Amino acid sequence: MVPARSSDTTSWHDHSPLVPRSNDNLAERLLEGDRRALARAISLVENDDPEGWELVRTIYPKTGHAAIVGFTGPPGVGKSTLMSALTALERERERSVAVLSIDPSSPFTKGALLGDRIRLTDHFLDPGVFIRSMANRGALGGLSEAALQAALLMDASGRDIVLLETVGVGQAEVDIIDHADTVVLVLMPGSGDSIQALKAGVMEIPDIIVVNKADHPLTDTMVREIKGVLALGPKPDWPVPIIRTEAVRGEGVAEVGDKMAEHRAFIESEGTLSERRRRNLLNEVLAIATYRMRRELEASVREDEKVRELLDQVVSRELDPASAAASILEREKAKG
Ligand SMILES: Nc1nc2c(ncn2[C@@H]2O[C@H](COP(=O)(O)OP(=O)(O)OP(=O)(O)O)[C@@H](O)[C@H]2O)c(=O)[nH]1
Ligand SMILES: [Mg+2]
Repeated sequence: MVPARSSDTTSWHDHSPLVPRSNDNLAERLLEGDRRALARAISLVENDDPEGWELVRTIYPKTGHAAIVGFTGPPGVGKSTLMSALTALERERERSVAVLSIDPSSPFTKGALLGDRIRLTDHFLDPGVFIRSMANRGALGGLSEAALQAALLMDASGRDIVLLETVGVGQAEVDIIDHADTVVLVLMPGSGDSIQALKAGVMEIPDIIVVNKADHPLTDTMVREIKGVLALGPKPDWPVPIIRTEAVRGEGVAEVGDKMAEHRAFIESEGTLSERRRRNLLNEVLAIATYRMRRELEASVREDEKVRELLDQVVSRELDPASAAASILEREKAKG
């Protein structure tokens, strides 16, 4: 039984919750590219259903073929509009597309509003385009975990390209973007915070930078600032292109598409694709392990009298936090 959840209502284009429960069957249909099977599979991982994890285990050897492109950037800069235009472009090039929009900011958003935020309504009737959004359920780490699994499922279902959208410039979306082969940072004139984040090294240097809403008078200033920040770093093998777009009018979108393909070819030829994927996958394994360990640790902290005493000692300044942490870890190991 999958409980009704707000995020489920966002898959309004998939009307079949009544698929058989057999995992093999679901895996088979997913691998054949069946959209309903894909939607069902994503719901399973999103609901943290063990069947979902098992499914990912089954299909995992078939993944690794899709080009995964992550789009990140502050709210409202035009990520979704750009992705919609890029989706049209990819369809013209006869490539199938999956879009996963991750929205950690609005756990209570209803489907309609999310649909508006995704701005991909033009593509809902095209079977070559699969669109899904995920909202945070509040569980720490749960969303990015689920999002990564969803991307794998999309990949396994034979999509040529998977576009991931995530809002923000902080730590939260980093693990999601970690899964991408190509990272596109979308900004608009006035996105000064992001420049600071880049400068401070809070945000990794992306592969492509898009300055959207380039009709704005401050566009040149923005581009100059970005160039200034990039010039501070070491000279990269891949010079990060800065592309001006007006996503609503389709201006500059083809150039973004070309650069995405170019970047992909570049990392393939340099052998950096497998290197990058290795790094991404290691990060993913660590993220999942960390999340689970933390959950276990928190549970045992709640249940363990001795641990509570240790924490009390920290509060009363008898014991410093690092020593308490070391004792807790010792205890956990002893239990192990
Ligand atoms: N003037 C102008 N407006 C644009 C452009 N591109 C997008 N917009 C508008 O900017 C608003 C936000 O666009 P979205 O594509 O939803 O932006 P987003 O980054 O996906 O937003 P979130 O997902 O909410 O973070 C919409 O009203 C778009 O129509 C552009 O090139 N110029
Ligand atoms: Mg959006």
